[in-house]
Amino acid sequence: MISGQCNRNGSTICSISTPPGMGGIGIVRMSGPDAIRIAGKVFADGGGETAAEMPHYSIRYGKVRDPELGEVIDEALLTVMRAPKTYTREDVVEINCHSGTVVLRRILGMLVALGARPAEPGEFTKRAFLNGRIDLSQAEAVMALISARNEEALRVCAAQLSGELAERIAAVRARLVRLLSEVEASIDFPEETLDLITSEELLETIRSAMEEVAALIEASAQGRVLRDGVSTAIVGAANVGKSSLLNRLLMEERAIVTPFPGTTRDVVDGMLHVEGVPLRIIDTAGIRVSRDPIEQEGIRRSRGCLREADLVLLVLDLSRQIGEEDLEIARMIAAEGKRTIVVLNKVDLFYDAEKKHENTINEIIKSNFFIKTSCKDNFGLDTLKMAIFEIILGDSVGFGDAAIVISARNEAALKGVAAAFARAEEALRDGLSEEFVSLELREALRELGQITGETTTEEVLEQIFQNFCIGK
Ligand SMILES: Nc1nc2c(ncn2[C@@H]2O[C@H](COP(=O)(O)OP(=O)(O)OP(=O)(O)O)[C@@H](O)[C@H]2O)c(=O)[nH]1
Ligand SMILES: [Mg+2]
Repeated sequence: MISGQCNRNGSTICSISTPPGMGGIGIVRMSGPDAIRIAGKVFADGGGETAAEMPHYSIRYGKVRDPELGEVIDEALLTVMRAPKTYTREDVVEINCHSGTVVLRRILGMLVALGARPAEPGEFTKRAFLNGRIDLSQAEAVMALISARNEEALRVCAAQLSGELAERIAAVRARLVRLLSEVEASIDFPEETLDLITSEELLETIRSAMEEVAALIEASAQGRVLRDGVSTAIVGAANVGKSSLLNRLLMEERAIVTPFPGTTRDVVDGMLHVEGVPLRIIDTAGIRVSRDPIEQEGIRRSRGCLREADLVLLVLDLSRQIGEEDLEIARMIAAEGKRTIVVLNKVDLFYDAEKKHENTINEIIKSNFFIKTSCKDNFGLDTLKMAIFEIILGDSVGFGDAAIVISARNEAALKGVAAAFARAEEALRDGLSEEFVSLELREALRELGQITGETTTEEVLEQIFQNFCIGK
């Protein structure tokens, strides 16, 4: 078990905790046994009180001075927070000064000269985890919170940080441990059937635990949508107006538009919010037969995007007949079984073909959404956005209060728990010996531990915290 260990090397770490660039203030943060002593060497308040004399959770106004040269670097506020009631559970100080990269770097350099060490990415949060203040699901919520792109995601992360997911996982875990002890007792004392749980009761308990895990998996899928946006691929034949549509939706000239087919070669994307739902809109290369190796690669990527998309916008050009390419793409979409909105573009050029296009496509993909647009005249785009909103919520990719934000790694672990439960259930149903059941329950327990950090290896931990920014 890694959680609950203490900061073994006892080092003191420091970093600039505000983002680089211009700003009103900048914060240098330090954590570890020497934090307060080192802060005392660079900071002096007007009243002569040293950092070591400052009470817990107090703040003082003063000056930061270079201890070697005696020169005043900046005016600053010093905050002193003493272990264990701090973010890292170690002594933490923050020097809150005028922002400016030069000033902040200079202060950081002084702290390092006095014995602190520059923090690695996420090291403050890693210490909070190692010192047992938060579990891994909360540490990941911290990271998600920092990179949250919308208010909904923010709300979910904040709830998770407060330990909601940790509690739900703990509840599943407690059940699992109880189950396991029952099963193992019946292995050890096969004769004493009196107080032991019956296999019907066992099945029942496993099934209800499976339901809770399934709910968590569903919630994490919702969380993924919140974090990354609904991946929405714009696909279609060459020159139908896909890039124009992306630009119109994003209201900026993101992708190159020309009158020539085969303009888009690479995948171009941007974020859009429709009624608070984040969408990642992806423009792709027009799919057609091409000899150009660059275009071929672009087309290969288009197919990849289509495969991974949560939602597809199939663009057709109303000013021309439906061609074999359009049909081919429609078949690809149908084969992938994607939810699709058919966009009938260039409506400004031609009106009469509309029904024909609809009917032909409807034979291949059943879509309730055929939206006429003109990227030239900016027509139909609000209707399109409403259709997107409707299709997403209609298929309940929407997110209720249940959404949780976890990493792909944890989503995989949850699925591992579900699979182990399913195997345990099967073993029980097939009347296999309790050893098999116990084996699977142990596996489920191990997978659960991955999420809270109890069975996570050092190596995996390194990877997780490396994705954090420095200073957090
Ligand atoms: N009249 C009219 N022209 C349009 C409309 N939408 C796009 N176009 C024009 O159609 C041409 C192709 O547009 P693009 O947006 O580059 O088409 P694309 O589907 O991205 O093309 P590729 O990247 O080559 O596959 C350009 O000349 C656009 O100005 C529209 O609604 N009406
Ligand atoms: Mg294009």
